Amino acid sequence: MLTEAGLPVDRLTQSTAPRPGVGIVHLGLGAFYRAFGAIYVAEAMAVSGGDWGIVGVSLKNPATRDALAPQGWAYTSVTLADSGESAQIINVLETVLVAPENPIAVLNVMADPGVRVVSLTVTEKGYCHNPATGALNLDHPDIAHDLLHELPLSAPGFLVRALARRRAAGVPPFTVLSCDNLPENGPLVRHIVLELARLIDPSLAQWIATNGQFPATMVDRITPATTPVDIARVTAMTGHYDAAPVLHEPFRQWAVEDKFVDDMRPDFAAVGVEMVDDVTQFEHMKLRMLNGSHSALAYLGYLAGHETISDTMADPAFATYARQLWAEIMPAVRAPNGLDLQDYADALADRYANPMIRHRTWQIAMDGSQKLPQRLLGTLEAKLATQNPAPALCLAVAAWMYYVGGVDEAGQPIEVQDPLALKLRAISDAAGTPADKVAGLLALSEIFPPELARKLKAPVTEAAQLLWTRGARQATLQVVS
Ligand code: CS2
Repeated sequence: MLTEAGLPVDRLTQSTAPRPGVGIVHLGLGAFYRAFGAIYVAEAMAVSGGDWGIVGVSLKNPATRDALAPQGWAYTSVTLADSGESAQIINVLETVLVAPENPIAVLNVMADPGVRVVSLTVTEKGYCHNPATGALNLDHPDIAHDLLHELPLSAPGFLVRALARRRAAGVPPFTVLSCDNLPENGPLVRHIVLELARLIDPSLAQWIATNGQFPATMVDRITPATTPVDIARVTAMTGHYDAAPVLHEPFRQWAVEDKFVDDMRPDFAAVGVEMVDDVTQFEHMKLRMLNGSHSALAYLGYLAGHETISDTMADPAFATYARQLWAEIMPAVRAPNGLDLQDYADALADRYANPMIRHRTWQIAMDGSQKLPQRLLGTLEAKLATQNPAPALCLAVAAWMYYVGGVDEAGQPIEVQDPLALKLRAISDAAGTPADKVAGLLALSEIFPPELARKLKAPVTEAAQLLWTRGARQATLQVVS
């Protein structure tokens, strides 16, 4: 078969080695999981064996399945280092299912006794929860649907309905392994699953609560969305056409709470995963220091006309601002044992500056209503509780408010992607002054707990005045002490 690039390659691997059995179902098969979790699983099997083949599930559209099917589910993983790039073929997916096309096939494989882990990267909004409280959002249309139908639409719906099938068949539950950037992602997904299960069948909820496991994790590897330019570049580099390669930084870190049903999991410890009793400190450090600064730089950088994080960091005003931000965040973070937060911040500055990584500010700016609480607001809560000013953090919140107004500093429209985009835009449009916009947006209790909103009003209004009058770049210079 000839591919688009005209190369005589139809499968990326010709391996005839026996395939492992399927042990993992992964919900939300995006670039991040393929560049991260899937690689750890492949490495763990290479070291210690085990039947941990992965069935990937796309919950929304068929694009990844369609791209990977002609390649026999294998794909290229490209490490982009300052010093150069290197590629390897990852061959750990057994198949990819598209949930809306065939939800029964998804439930069947999730109910298979050989499957011991169901992992998830469904993004913040995929949990269908209220970001400010962590509670399941019963008004979410997919949840309303899943309460009434055996064949679900949402990730929580698939988890609950598949667990029900396992219980009915006398099969132990799978471990639910959330790999999303949410604080206490294990307890969060447990809470959501139990809430939904309780509404469907209280005895099912009881069974899950008693027998299930939901380890919390901290995941980290910068993996921008793959673009057509990347595909052409990988083809030129490897001589193989790959319709869905993943491109990522060299760095990776995974901390996982070591509690799995019947201790059944790949030998993650053998391949550098930190298997720990408690990931809270890892999560706080990563969500607040990395994702918090990522979002801040994304909003401010975008408004100032920067396309990527590395472009933003190449501008000395923003590089200095990032340092200020980390200085504000560090006192609100407890470092995991043996880690130095200043070293962590220095490493982040290097990772962000890597010019090989074209991570678009627009991509990171997506879904801010779901991201702000864990990335910026928790830190701000801690700062304000100790009466500590946090002008750089407040500027980041103000920048999000500017951004969701939908027009950038040059007067160009912004394509705001957010489940609350229309509501955010309406609030912004109805408000006359920056102070009114701040007041209107702080009133959104699904993002800002009312007590915090009250405390944020004065400092975020001040930051907003600065941002609206001076522009993002000048504003960052003003908040640096
Ligand atoms: C980013 C993350 O898109 C985003 O919101 O902040 O995806 C970030 O790149 C990863 O969490 C890094 O591990």
